[in-house]
Amino acid sequence: ATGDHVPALVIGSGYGGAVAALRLTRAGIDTHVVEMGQSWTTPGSDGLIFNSMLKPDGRSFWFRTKTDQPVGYFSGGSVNKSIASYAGVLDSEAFAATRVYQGRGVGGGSLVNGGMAVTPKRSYFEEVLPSVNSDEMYGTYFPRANAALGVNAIDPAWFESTEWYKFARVGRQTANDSGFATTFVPNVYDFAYMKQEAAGQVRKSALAQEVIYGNNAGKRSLDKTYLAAAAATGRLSISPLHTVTAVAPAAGGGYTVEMTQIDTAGAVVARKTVTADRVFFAAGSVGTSKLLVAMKATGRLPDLGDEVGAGWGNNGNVMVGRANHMWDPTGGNQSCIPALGIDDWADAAGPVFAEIAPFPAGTELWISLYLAITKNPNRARFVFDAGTGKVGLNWQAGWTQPSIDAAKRVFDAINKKEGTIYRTDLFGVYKTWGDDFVYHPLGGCVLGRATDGYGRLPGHPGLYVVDGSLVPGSIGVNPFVTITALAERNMAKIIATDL
Ligand code: FAE
Repeated sequence: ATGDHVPALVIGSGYGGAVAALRLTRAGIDTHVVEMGQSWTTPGSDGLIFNSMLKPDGRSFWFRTKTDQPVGYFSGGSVNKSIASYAGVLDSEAFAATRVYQGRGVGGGSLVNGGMAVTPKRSYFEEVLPSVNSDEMYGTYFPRANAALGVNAIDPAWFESTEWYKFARVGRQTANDSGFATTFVPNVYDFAYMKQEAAGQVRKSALAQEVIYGNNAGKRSLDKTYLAAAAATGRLSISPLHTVTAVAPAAGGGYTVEMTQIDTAGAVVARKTVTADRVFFAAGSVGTSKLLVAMKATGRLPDLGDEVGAGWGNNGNVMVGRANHMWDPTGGNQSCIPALGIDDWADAAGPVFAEIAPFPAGTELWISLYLAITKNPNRARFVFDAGTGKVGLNWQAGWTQPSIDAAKRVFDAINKKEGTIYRTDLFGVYKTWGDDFVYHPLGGCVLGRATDGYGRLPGHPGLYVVDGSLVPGSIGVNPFVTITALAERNMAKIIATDL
């Protein structure tokens, strides 16, 4: 309520926020998390909390009247459907030349993501974040993050035999045919549960087209791991459906935090102002960057530097589909949880790490879908528009081209070898590349540039950044393990020295 005072306030409940919440509460500090999305604990009229990908409704999207599926087209037309506007779980946030997909709810991106839990290649981590001691990261913080996230590996024998991963085996075979190596990718989805799903012993989730609109079972999302552990200390409180709109120094020390509470229909219920001794920005790359850029531009946090808002990248994301031959079926039954990646990162002329993604339509389509992570050098900036009071992102349409060029080195080769072609109907009408959206926003408040070496915001003692905005635009693999491990490292330092 307005006038309340808390020792520590965390903005956002994704990976960075969940780590901050656990480490602060374990250190004995009462911590309040403010999250713009819902707490996803109450089932809808169908008895389910989340929707399958095949049956979206209001729960699927954050205030949209029509779905905006990443693979939004098929056979010459849009496959998007009308839905009720509601505080749904997946946001597709539109900027001038890209859409950024993000999770909305207690657990942030962990509610909607594919769960791929990949520790980056050490050499690339050292290239991207040279100021961070990599012995400490690979000796202590990556293992700590993997353990706390509940990362597990698929049983290789089951992988080889189950119909649910035929799509991945076909993706592996066609990659291997062209000399590309594949690697198993660990996940936070409970593979033992998935085996039980396949055996018909439990309710199907990953095997029932559940993932980007949430999983009703099987997934170790943050509400079940870090946030549950933080709650168990008795020192955690969470305000869902509250969006932080301003942070500024308070008269008597600490910071005032302004927020707006909405209901699930989007109507404003209340506006509140509280004070906090310390504020942890964990609203994600986009959320944290937008907030800090606006606070700097409006003079509320005047001492923020020019690096705030800079260094944003899309982790080189680009999606593409291939049409397999009729004799290479990918399976009508596909697990929604990816298990394999094509690893061609060693190609200096165009490094690629490509997730072999499911295309779970419930029917045979002979499609191989890939989310390629590439080394795209382009970086954008978040910019405040004084006219509208909104923060934009100056990413340009052509800036995805280096990612397409790199991905073509892999997929042109596979098509040539197999005698196959790209699907041109999945991302538009005659549009081969899914290059106008991103799953992996990174940067905007880069470690060691916009912050000090541990995420402290210079000039404003007690303000910290702990999320994906610290990572400078690229990490070469799916990012949440890195975001989590970096937050673990920074929180260990902050708790030891500042609190
Ligand atoms: P994030 O998890 O986005 O959390 C930020 C939280 O802050 C959200 O809950 C917001 O609702 C909330 N928030 C934002 N603004 C405000 C505000 N003003 N006031 C209050 N709350 C606010 O940030 N990564 C992988 O490693 N493996 C995968 O398999 C994978 N698959 C993905 C699939 C999809 C469809 C998507 C969208 C993403 C995927 N990602 C994956 C990316 C991953 O989820 C993402 O990098 C992390 O969630 C980012 O973590 P942060 O803590 O930075």
